[in-house]
Amino acid sequence: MKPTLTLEQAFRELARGVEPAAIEVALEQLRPYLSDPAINEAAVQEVLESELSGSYFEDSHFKATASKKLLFDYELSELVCRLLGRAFPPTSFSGPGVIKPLESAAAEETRAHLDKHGFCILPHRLDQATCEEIVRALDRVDFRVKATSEIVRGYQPQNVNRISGNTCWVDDQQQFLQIPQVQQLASDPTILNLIQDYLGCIPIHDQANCWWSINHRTSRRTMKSDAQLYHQDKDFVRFVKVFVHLNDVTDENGPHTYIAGSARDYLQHVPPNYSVGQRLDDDYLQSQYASDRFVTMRGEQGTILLEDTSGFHKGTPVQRGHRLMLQLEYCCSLYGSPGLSFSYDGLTPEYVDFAKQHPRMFMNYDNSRYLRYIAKKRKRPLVDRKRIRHQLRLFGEYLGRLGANTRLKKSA
Ligand SMILES: O=C(O)CCC(=O)C(=O)O
Repeated sequence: MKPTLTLEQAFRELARGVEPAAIEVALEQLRPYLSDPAINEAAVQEVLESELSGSYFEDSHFKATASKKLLFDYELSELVCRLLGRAFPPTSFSGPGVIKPLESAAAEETRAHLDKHGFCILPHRLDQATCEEIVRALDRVDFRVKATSEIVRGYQPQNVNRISGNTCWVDDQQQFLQIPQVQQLASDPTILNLIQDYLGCIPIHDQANCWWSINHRTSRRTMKSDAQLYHQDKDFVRFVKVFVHLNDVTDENGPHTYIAGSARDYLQHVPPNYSVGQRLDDDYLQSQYASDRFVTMRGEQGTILLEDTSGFHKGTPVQRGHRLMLQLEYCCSLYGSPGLSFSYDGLTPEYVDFAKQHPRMFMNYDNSRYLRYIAKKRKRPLVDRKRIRHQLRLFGEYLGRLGANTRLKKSA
């Protein structure tokens, strides 16, 4: 997509709903950033034009923008967020909420921590009863093993350790979102206000996910596919993930780890020819960052963590037991991603009401897109190539081991 408007024209067009005087003030404030020769104007324009046309709702959008993700470094994504924040002024999220609200000093401290380090752990946890309700509801949710595509019907004690990979993720995010407590979390004002402050614009809900991790294999290939090697997410220009521990997390059951501040300075630390999505070894990153930047997220059930996962992060391989994690994601703009849409099917009236009050936050909810997605899913071939490739690999490894044993026997 080639930008056709100037940056200022695109901004004015996008901010049509804002009072003209406020647009002039915003432009005045933004001019020093906009006139910075280091900023990539065309990239910012492209985001704004995509906002104007809604091109991120087309299947071709992802192909056209995927290669541009590295362009959006911290400063550029900040500028995009500032522009979006002026075009769609932030709201104040309110309501009862599912987590205990923060006192203003604690809110300020948490907000500052997220801003400076790219993550924060909320002072209050999600209460045990709510966690348990979510866990109980998971026995009716379908999961998919990341490495092999095996479908697992429900998170149940007898399934947990029998999966054919290290992690098993929700297969249809709508099904997971239908759990009322997940909707309460997704619309919790304390969480949303913190995310909005970090982004500087209204957050758009784009993910509701859940997965568990076990100790299955430590091959590099499995750890790579299962997000257990350091990587960055570059899902959108800027976005925040909310992680909630649905069981206690210790050093043994695969705590999440994050390199504090790396969302801001990753470009100074990546190897030559680095590409987004590349996995980086612990040794390499330890040579780049001081040890106190590596943060291990242990915590009791209900611990809530907000994180800008465009910084380096990974799940630690599980040694014993398993870890069950819930995840929500919010972005500043749908630009750059195929962003799976949700529908309103099966959601609570309270949540649907909340959605009506916050149209931008819910712009990724759309029945027709969701129905198209479901139709595509139903047409999935019966022969699952990923699964067959995995089985052939296991067979190859088995033959390799057999060969080695035979050679050993012969040489004995
Ligand atoms: O399992 C983990 O802690 C890693 C998750 C992850 O990489 C992600 O959600 O982007």
